[in-house]
Amino acid sequence: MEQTWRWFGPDDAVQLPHIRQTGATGIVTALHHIPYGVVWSVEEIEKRKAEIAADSSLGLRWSVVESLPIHENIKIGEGDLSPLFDNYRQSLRNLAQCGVTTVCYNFMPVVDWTRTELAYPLPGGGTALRFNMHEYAAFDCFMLQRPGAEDEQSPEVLARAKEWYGRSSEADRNKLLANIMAGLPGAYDRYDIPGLRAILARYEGINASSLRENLACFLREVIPTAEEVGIRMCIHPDDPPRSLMGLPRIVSNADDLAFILGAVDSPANGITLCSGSLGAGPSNDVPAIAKRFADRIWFAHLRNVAKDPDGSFMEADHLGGDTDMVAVVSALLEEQKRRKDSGDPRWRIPMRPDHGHELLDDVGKPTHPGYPAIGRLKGLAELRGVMTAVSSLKGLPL
Ligand code: DNO
Repeated sequence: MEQTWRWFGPDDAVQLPHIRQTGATGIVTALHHIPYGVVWSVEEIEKRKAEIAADSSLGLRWSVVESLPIHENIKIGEGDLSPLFDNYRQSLRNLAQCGVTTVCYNFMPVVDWTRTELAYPLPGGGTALRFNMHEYAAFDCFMLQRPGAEDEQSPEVLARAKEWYGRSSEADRNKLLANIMAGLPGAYDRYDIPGLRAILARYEGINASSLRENLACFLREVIPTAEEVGIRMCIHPDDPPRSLMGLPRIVSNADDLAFILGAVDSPANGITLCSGSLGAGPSNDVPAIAKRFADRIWFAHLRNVAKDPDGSFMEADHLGGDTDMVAVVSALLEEQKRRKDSGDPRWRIPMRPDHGHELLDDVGKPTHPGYPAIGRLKGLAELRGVMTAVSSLKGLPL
């Protein structure tokens, strides 16, 4: 597998030479400064490529776009969408022209990955990302005051949510809102409570099947262009894979993935296997999903979560947690062999260590939540060990 690393651009506290030291060779990045819906010009793409290649001794290249975001109007299916589809297609053409041909995106309404706690203490002083069900419920029921939210919670979670809310200070509540918003990667579209209520109102009447239809419409609009220019699109699963704030989520399990891949049956219509996002779903068998959809996995995010019975979960060590990472890696290496044997020149699957604990000297550094250097370096090193061992024991190309 191609070992890659997410880099948020020149302002990222983890810099390109650091990335080289981790052993990664591929860069995963996006033009975060360009607003959603606006074309990524060849000039801007080339500029980012040149930044990555500036020091040729590092041997880094831009392997994967994460993400080319989808404008909220497309998800809602509202207004004149044709300029947005045109722009998305143009961005794909421009990326292909610049040789960046793997494009990750998601279809999560309003928010991206969502946690309630960004610095859950670990023994010895590190920290981890966590989703606490009662804090999420306190947010949804008592801060957002979303009608019907209380009915979605178990009495036990609701009681703890009430208790949390009752003793929370204004600072605690502001922090919870900021934590929930932290997963949005660009410089745009962070919401406060009134802003959230307004965007949620725009989703009124959208259920899972209409959201699915809006995704299928997007795929019909862009996949033919992606196929024509040699781009492999790979949708990222919902994180966590369940409805939040009453919004439908439709990239959460094997049935959803089967629907998406069937909506436009093209090799350009693929998936990002995110073992952590899918792994937070109690009924998701991640190695089975990896095997079932192997031939359309164009990108892999490898990390692990440990789930609690109430719906809470935390980010575990990359080889710890609930998902059998050796089985996931084996499925991906088997697929690589199949691709290589069939003559696919792009047979190697880009993978990156996703999220990482904040450890050692990283504690307190201004890194992006979930993206410190040392925790991800540890994850990558462990995953590299698994990849090397499985490849060697099973005779599979690395
Ligand atoms: C979280 C990431 C996601 C991912 C997007 C892809 O750490 O994996 O935010 O980048 O959902 O569009």
